[in-house]
Amino acid sequence: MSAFEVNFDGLVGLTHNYAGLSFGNVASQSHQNETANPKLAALQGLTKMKALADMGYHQGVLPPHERPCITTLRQLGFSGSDADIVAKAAREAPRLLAMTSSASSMWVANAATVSPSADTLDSRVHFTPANLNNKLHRAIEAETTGRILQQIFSDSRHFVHHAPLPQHASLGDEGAANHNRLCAGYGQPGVEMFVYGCRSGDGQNRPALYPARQTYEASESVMRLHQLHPDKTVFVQQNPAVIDQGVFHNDVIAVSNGPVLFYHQEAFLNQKAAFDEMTTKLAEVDCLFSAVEVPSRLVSVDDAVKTYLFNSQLLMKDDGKMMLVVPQEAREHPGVWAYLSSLIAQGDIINEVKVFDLRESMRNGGGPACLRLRVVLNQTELNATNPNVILTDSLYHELTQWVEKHYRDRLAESDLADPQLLQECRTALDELTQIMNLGAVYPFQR
Ligand code: SUG
Repeated sequence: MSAFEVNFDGLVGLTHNYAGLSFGNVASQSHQNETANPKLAALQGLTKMKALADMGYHQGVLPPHERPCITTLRQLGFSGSDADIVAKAAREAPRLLAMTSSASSMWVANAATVSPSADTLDSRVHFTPANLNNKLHRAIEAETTGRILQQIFSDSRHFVHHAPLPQHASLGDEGAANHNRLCAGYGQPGVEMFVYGCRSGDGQNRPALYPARQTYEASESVMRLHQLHPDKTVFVQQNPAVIDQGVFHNDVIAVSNGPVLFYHQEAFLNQKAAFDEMTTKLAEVDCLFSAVEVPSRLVSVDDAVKTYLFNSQLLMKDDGKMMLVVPQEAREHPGVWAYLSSLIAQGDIINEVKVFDLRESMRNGGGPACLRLRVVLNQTELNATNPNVILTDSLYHELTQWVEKHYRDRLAESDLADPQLLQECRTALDELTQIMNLGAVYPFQR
């Protein structure tokens, strides 16, 4: 059956700020203490969504989470009214307040791993929310993410929802950011490529400086849960040396679409063996693997991390070629832009580049690809999806007005202590659940 890719973008939350929470993520660390603009961040994201929807791509929206997360603060021993809890946390443990206030759920490439029905044994779409075990501010996303996905994809004839993997470092799972699906056509069986950062018992192939967030054991568990056939999966290790240069997720150094993998020369360990396996397995599903490698002499790993060249969206076009959606930072870097210009001039596979200003998200290490979760659906499955989360002109206008009405245009870490912020968030989210017909997905509504 024919199918298409629906990109669900995370709507930036009202507490978007720069708290420097992500060790190993160079942008997050280097922008710590800067003042953020949550309103601009949300509007930048909506502008990208609208532009892609206007080009004819299926575009969905995922809502932000409730922050600060009072439930977590209560679990950590803060008590009293919700306002008391914020005040006490601000006084006694400001870093915990920052962690429980992060708007990090916007980077929905880390929300879950999704396997399309064409790949799974029971021919249903499978979802596993990522446990995001490596960072506290992200690990607390898993539960609400699961609830939101179940609300949107509620029909059990088409959709299966698994629990996040147990919260332990040996099962660290970062979702779709470390997962690629290669295929001849979206509706045909594909090969799912899991990229992991470390493997239990392998003390050698590990980064020395920064954490490897995704484990082999987690990726393999997701394969089992999703009922994927081992003949149609490939496991590849990320090069530990690039993790130490700031490549904290594989989607900072590689992106795929259809049969194409666009990646940096230094992205993978044992690349030849992995690509040979990929070629063979893809041939079994009548697909010719197409690898587009960017050599280090043209773009260094450092420049890839600075510009997020690979954290792009690779999208199918009507002319049979592909378009790359890159952040403004890639346009502003002479070397990376020269590379991109020659790539599209050549035009064999990728013949168009679209640039978006996503600077607010980029300063926390989140580019175009981080902001979207790809869900491959056929028409029946799309019909069974909550229609109120699909971006139309009217939803775009409603969301834009909603942002204008509720969001602040300045937020520093010190503002997280303001008890008024919690109220503002709850009022806004309550309205959002009505706009998107989401039911009571947030803890304060339950
Ligand atoms: O997990 N940044 C996120 C960025 C996630 C990007 N996603 C993908 N590559 N798919 C992270 O490191 C920073 C928050 C702060 O510092 O305030 C943060 O969580």
